[in-house]
Amino acid sequence: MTTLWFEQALLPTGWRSQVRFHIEAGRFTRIEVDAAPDAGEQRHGSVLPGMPNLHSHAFQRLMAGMAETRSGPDGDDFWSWRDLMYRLVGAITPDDLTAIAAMAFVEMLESGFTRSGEFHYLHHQPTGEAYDDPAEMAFALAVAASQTDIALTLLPVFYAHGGFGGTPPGDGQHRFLTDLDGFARLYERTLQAAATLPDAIVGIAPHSLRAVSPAELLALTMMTKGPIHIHIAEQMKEVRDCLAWSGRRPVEWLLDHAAVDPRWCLVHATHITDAECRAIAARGAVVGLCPVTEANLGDGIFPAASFLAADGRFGIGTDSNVRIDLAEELRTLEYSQRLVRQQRTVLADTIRSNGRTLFDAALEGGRCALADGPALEVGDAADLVELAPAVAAAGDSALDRWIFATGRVRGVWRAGVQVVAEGRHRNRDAIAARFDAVAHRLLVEQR
Ligand code: NGQ
Ligand code: ZN
Repeated sequence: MTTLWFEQALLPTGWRSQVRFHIEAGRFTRIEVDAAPDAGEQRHGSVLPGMPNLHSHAFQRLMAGMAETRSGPDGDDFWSWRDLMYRLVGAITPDDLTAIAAMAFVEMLESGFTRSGEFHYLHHQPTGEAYDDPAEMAFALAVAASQTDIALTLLPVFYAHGGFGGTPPGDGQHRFLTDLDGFARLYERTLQAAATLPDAIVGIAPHSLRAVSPAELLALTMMTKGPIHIHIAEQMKEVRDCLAWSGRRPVEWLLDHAAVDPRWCLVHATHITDAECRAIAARGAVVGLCPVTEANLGDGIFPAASFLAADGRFGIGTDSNVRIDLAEELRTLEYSQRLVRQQRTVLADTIRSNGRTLFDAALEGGRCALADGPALEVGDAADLVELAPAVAAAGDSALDRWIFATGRVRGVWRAGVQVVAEGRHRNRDAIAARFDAVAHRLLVEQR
């Protein structure tokens, strides 16, 4: 049994002072408030529940910052980035994936994420041939999670087609492809990969309406009781192609053809109408916003103010992992709205500060999307994030200073174990060395 004492903690009931957490076998057994510190007890500052990162492709961390040169006279967009991404990551082996993902998980923990939702589709060998074990690469992710102690929600991806209407997959997509039978075997083995970790969860991810047929989508939703994640309406080309194929916009089509409910996470949903905002909110589905990646890829701006006004739920993902920074994701989301509306404190409600409103919403939506229960309650995994101390930072001000000013985390505890101290993960050096070696081989030597 261990205890941890904090000056203030953001509990489900709001900020409470002088909080002592009692932890046994990685879980909270008792939470005391207004508890003066004992003589000699170590005193920590402001603490938050760990945040779920609801959408990550960990392997893309390899190429972060490597797609910023113009590829031709017409400039670049999401689709040219995707071609480059396929080329840069095409040779990743299982050991490479462990090294890359471990680095990404270290950076996630250091920024305040304690669970990653891995939207995982790099299933086969670089040649496209299957590994003997269909979940070879899922096991590689699980090893990275165990090296870093991040909690994992594994979302094996079903990917079968290159575009709407079942067009053939393109070059660069052969590592992703399965049919439904192959996917069923992959899913079963992914459950075993998850079972090697203390608190992993498994869901299913039909990649997008581009990559999955209507019949396949129906079959997939029946295979799991866990979360269901899908990329949707991220790019205008995708909206136009969906209209040409079906006469409906992507979100309209999905809500008409699938039993979308709170188990669903609609990743991006960037290009939606007011009616689609209201319809997603009415179903209780979570929208998976990835503001930094969406800015980097030139996706567009999600209508967050309208969506929140309709009582929509959202969570935060780092997606391409071009940056791994929780405070920056929340800040970028708010700033996108300010720039469009020429106003300040757009996503704040009238009771809570801007930072608090963003954090509460992302926590609730993220936990739902990754099938985690409520945070900081007795029985919950002891996942805690201590902010770096800031001046004049009581209550919501601590969150605002962190999200809008410092961006710095001091300590992180995962299942009761301190994995980040003074902003550094305890295994950072060894993991960074392995990542650097892989990055040098794949990005310098082999190019
Ligand atoms: C992905 N990423 O699956 O990694 C995608 C690119 C696609 C984003 N959508 C591939 N941001 O959507 O076809
Ligand atoms: Zn994605």
